[in-house]
Amino acid sequence: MSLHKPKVAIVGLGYIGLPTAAVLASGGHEVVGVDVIPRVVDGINRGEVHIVEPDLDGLVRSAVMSGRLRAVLVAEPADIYLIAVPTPFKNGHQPDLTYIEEAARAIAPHLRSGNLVILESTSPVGTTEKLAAWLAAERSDLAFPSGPQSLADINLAYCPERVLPGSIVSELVNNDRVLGGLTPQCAARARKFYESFVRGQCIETDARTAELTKLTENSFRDVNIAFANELSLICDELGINVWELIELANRHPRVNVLKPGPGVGGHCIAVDPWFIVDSAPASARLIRVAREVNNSKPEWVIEKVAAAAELARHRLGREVVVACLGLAFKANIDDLRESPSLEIVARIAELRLACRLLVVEPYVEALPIPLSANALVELVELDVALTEADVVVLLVDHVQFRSVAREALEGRTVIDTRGIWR
Ligand code: SAJ
Repeated sequence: MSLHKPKVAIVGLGYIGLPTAAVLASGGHEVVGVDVIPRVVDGINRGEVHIVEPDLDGLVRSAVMSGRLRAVLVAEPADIYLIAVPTPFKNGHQPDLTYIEEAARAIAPHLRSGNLVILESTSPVGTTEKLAAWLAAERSDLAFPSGPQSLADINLAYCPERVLPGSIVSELVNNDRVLGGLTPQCAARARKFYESFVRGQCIETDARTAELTKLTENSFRDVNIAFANELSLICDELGINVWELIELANRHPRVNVLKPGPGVGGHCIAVDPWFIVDSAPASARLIRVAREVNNSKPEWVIEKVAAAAELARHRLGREVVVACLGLAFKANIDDLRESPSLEIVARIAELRLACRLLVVEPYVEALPIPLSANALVELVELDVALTEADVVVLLVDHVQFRSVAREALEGRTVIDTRGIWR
């Protein structure tokens, strides 16, 4: 039996591409990672990672040291190509596929008959078909899948990533995978590849279903968080503790309400539902409203802080000090992308709701620009914030904040957006 494992080229060495490259290399594949940023490529070749994710640094270091993982700026021949580049917005909420198109152009010159091309980037329905068309336009000498039963030189599949930031390395291996082929043969080949490193189940489908599966997962979560956020507004209006309410409702065997918060952040859940809305605007009504509910939550928190600061100012007869605990988009990570907490802190500073705005974020060393340039805002330790603040705003349920003693909060106005001190 041949022990040869296919050589894999991974285009895009970010939150998905880099961990996938390291896992594949540690499983014995020869892996070449392609990225357009020289700093990222050089760093990886020194065994360093540019993103913070538990267990990733050791995995990358040993993969590079073993000689099985290299990073390059220009693509090169491989057996399998895996595309994991970003799909941001353009013109408001339309998906921008430019990076996927650029990835197609980067790998096209190297394609050989028998190659498998996999798209992992979150994508609107129909993107894998577009990817095939972009590749075909560059390589008229090769046959690409054109119908369900077509025989092709190149196989193409959409295989969405579904790993949770903070648990990427373990979820990459343990989660089930959906493998959507442009033809059944494409799906079968993708399954064979994923089964070589995934412990979860690998399930075959077509590319369009796989594309919508990914968007559905994140929209499901967004809609359910929106329900919790809407409940928090209703409870506030009616003078009911939303955390107690949810705990009680969740005692029903078929009810599982998620947690309200200051808004939905990160680069997935706050983005992906719009891809469905863009594809089917008239039908995707609930999905759109859920996005609007979650997007409006930071402004609601800011209004609460403004009202609390105003009351405290009256009571104390002086300008007030506000402390905000947490900047990350969720607990126990350093990721500030699309963070509602960051948005709230920036607005409190902009509106000058305090004479000093103290920020506690155990996972960062310095405040991000432009907060760092604002003389009103200071990054401080938790005990300093709790000693000096008149108003304490809990924005992220980091483990460090959960253990705050109730006495430390006495005499302050507390706005707990995550319900950890109730
Ligand atoms: N949040 C709440 N209340 C909750 C749960 C979450 O307010 O009850 C907020 C968080 O604070 C955060 C945001 O939602 O701001 C998103 O956090 P998350 O932990 O729900 O999800 P992400 O964005 O870290 O990762 C998601 C995951 N998707 C699902 O759980 C369906 C992950 O599996 C995906 O791989 C990832 O998106 C992605 O890359 O698409």
